[in-house]
Amino acid sequence: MRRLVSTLAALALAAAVPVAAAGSASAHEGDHHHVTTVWVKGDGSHVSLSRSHVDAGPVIFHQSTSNSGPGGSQISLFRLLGKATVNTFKADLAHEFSSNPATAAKGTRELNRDIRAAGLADVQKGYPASVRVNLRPGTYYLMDLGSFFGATGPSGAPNPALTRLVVRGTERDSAAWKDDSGWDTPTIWLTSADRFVGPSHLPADGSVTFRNVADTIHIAQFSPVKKGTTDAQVQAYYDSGVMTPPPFALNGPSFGLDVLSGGTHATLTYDMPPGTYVLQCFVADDVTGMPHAIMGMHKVVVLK
Ligand SMILES: [Cu+2]
Repeated sequence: MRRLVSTLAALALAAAVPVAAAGSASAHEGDHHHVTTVWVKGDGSHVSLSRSHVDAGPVIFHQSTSNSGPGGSQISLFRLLGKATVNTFKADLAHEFSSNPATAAKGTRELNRDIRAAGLADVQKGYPASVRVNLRPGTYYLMDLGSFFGATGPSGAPNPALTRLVVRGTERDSAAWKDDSGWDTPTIWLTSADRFVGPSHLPADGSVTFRNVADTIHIAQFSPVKKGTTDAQVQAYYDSGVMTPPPFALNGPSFGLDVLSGGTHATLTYDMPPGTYVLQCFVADDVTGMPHAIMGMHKVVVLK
């Protein structure tokens, strides 16, 4: 039971407290040469795109939400692998959000097998963000689980509307795609040991590249916390199993990178209030079903 209680506590921390909409992101991606841009708008349950086809290679998604609820927009971009269909994906997703840890663990194993996910972002109204990824040719889908998470975490099984994006093969030299390695951004590594590895100071207005070097999907959500909060305090909170909000939680906008598959990377560009945040992953462990955050996948970082 404690496991479930802790899961709910983790999700309560993930769900942001409503904040006044303010500010706007400025995404300075530098040289836009050969980089396709797509505008992505979510309303908490549906995704609309400025275009339905793009060429393979680097793509920048500029994402915003009209959902003023605490879940904002939590948008995933993925393609199906192997024999997976939209229906098998939805079944996997229902397993992932099961309150039964064994079922949630199965959901993660299924998603690792059935999809290749590349973000996108978790945003709140008034705080747009951009995600840059390299896309191979294929049919992709986008979904917005912002309303599903809402204020209290997931309840029941999601049945998201899926928006299609077709990525076309091109004559372009795929070696050119690797040009983004020249980007001078801080890097956070998401590891198989369920840890975030990287600098403890990040820009409040800038870009971070996330590299998932694990054999499982991860996410990277930033939630504001009180100055001086430590990872030991975060872990003690989870270990205590209490359901009350964490004493270190702060009101303010959360944001982050949505589901990223192992072996992939994405660059998140944002403009958020400076301060202390805790970076967390709430994917269910593929064996125990516990959210990675409870197993230690949290990292306090300062944005300035
Ligand atoms: Cu994780």
